[in-house]
Amino acid sequence: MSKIYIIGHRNPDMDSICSAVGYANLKNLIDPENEYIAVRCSHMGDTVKKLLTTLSISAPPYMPNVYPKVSDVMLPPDIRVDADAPLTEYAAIYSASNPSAIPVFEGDSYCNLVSVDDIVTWAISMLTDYHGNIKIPRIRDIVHENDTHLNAEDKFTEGKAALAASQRRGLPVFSEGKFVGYVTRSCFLDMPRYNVILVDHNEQSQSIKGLETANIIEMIDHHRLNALKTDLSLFIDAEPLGSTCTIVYQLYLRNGIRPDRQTARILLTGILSDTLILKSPTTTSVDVESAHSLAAISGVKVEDYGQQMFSNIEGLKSRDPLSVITSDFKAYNEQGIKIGIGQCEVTSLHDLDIYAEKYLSALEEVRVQNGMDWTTLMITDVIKEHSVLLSTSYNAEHHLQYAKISDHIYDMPGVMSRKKQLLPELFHVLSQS
Ligand SMILES: [Mn+2]
Repeated sequence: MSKIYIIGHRNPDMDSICSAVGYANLKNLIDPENEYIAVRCSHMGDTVKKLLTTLSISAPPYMPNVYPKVSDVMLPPDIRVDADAPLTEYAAIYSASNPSAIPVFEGDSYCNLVSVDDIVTWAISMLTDYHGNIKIPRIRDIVHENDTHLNAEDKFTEGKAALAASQRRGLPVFSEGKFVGYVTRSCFLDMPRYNVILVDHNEQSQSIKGLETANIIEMIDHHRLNALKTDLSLFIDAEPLGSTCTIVYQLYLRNGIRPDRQTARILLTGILSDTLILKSPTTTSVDVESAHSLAAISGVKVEDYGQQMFSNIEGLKSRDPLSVITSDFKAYNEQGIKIGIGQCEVTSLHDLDIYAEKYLSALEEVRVQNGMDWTTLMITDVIKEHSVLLSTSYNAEHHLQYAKISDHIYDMPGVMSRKKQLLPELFHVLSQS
């Protein structure tokens, strides 16, 4: 059984979280040969956290990267010898399984690894002062002082380099100060790869760290395609629908499986969140039908449930601008120009004047921190279906087609979608610069 991680984009929104959880449930039902685990690759923003809590949906565990690690190749500490054992015990283990190094323990505490090299070195020194009688030594006569060790979380490549540099046959592996296993040269012959399924994104810049070292086995997405070149053939389901959760629900239908009540509610949450209660222009008839079917299974009404979800949103005045911007922030690299677009929802824009300045300076801070050329924040009033755009100063900013409210603030009535409406406009501006 292999483990396959299902991962949404960085700064996950509800669609990323819910599609990962919903798809993992489906895959575990249709492919019991493998274990599918929904994870998230970065921290969640306050709004997502609060919404998950309110709706009693548990967040997938955090997984910072998919770099192969020392812990993925290390040998478990099953074989061991006691420091007080005679050398003949080492010889017996060695002739049974030929380990190139064996961990030595003093009771429960780890001393060091003793390798075949250590034994040979000792034997040569014995021969040098051989005076006719050999006393069988104890292991402790041979074991060195505890030397270099690796950490379980070290990258495979770092562990391999450290072992090669050490001139030793093997190195112990520690985790939180405790011996947990050890590696020998043969552990590093092949680099293991994590198996991943990407949901709700396909671009490396938006994905988990270390993606370039992983096997991408599937992609389920509703965004533009700008995916990494893959080594293996893969299953891709990319459809221009309003939400990845809709695609996941369609995959349930194609497999003839009815999601359970809780999964249905999770998928519904993702759909209503991404389509702003089916009002965003990204919404298709498939999203509408799927949302109503899922609402029926979970025993709620689409409109009521959507209102309940969005009524929990706190106004921007009282929130921390940096965390609002970065909690749903997407980075794009278009012909070498780096831009970032944050998006947030509000239930009214009446207090924009009060907080706009604070958010503009936070946007500039995010731009500098990320080494970007241009950052913007789209604030959407989900009730009135109306957005405003805050923008850092950018040389081609005047090409924006939106009406200017004041410096770096633009009015976007009817604009609800970052992907379908704002992004093409920003790309258009970039092409003018
Ligand atoms: Mn989405």
